[in-house]
Amino acid sequence: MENPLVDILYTQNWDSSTKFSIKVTKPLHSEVTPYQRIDFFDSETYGRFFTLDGLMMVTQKDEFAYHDMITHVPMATNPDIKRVLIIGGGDGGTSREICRYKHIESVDLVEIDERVMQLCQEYLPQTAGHIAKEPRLHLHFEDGLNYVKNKPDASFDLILVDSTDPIGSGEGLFTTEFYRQCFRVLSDDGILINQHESPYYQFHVKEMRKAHRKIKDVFPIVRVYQYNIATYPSGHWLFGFASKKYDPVRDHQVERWEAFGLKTMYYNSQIHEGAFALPTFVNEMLAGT
Ligand code: AAT
Repeated sequence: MENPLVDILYTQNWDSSTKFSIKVTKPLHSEVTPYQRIDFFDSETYGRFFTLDGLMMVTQKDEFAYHDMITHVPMATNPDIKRVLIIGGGDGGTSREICRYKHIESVDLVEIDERVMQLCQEYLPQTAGHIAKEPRLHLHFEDGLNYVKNKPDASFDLILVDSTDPIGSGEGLFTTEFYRQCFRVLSDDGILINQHESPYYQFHVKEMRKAHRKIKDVFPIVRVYQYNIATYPSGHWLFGFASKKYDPVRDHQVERWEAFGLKTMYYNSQIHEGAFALPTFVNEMLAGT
């Protein structure tokens, strides 16, 4: 029974002196897999959420911002994308958004930890509900780097790196070798979207600059865009956009995207262009890489 004298908190250290806490109304499930610790919780404001090794991954309240921005920005840049690879994303949020495009032919999802997906299917139907019934979705449970290494050239039009931050099992997805392999398996008009971390706290800034430098060495067009997500450190996060041919602002296909008629909660055609206008301090961080 609820006791007004007691709160059960989920807390993430956003840096050495800043903490973010959510009051847990019910701890739902915890387990340790060969890859990571997984926890699911219920809360009042953020609804159900899950963490990996204690780090926030998805909450019911704000997942739309992340999943809209990882998916619709590349789709509105090249609306002819047909073959998609998602690396990570076992919660299903990214494949849910991508599968809303009727003309997408195939979505390969490569998740290292099958338990993440199984548990999301059980506890988080908001993101995982479509997985069992989507015929275009092909699931692979293995390391993303390993998967791309073994694919033939030009296998995909779009790669979405929906992975954890560059610690633990996500580390290999922030290497030059991985970006080279992505370049190789992308078609000539291919696009890669990846985590660019947050420009705010020291740990993320370091990783963001490292990742940016490596991608610039591999892809001819490299841009960064921002979005707000309340439950990731500082709430101010970035994605990287890398491509062989298309620039996301110059080649933005407003009318073609609007013609899809998709209703989105975060993304819209104004956000698409505005997201690439970065604050001066972020531009300066990126320029120095
Ligand atoms: N849709 C937002 C959710 C995530 S979860 C990221 C997923 O990436 C996890 O399920 C994790 O198991 C998987 N993953 C980690 N490393 C690899 C790898 N090497 N190969 C394949 N899958 C992997 C993203 C949250 C982003 C958090 C940003 N702060």
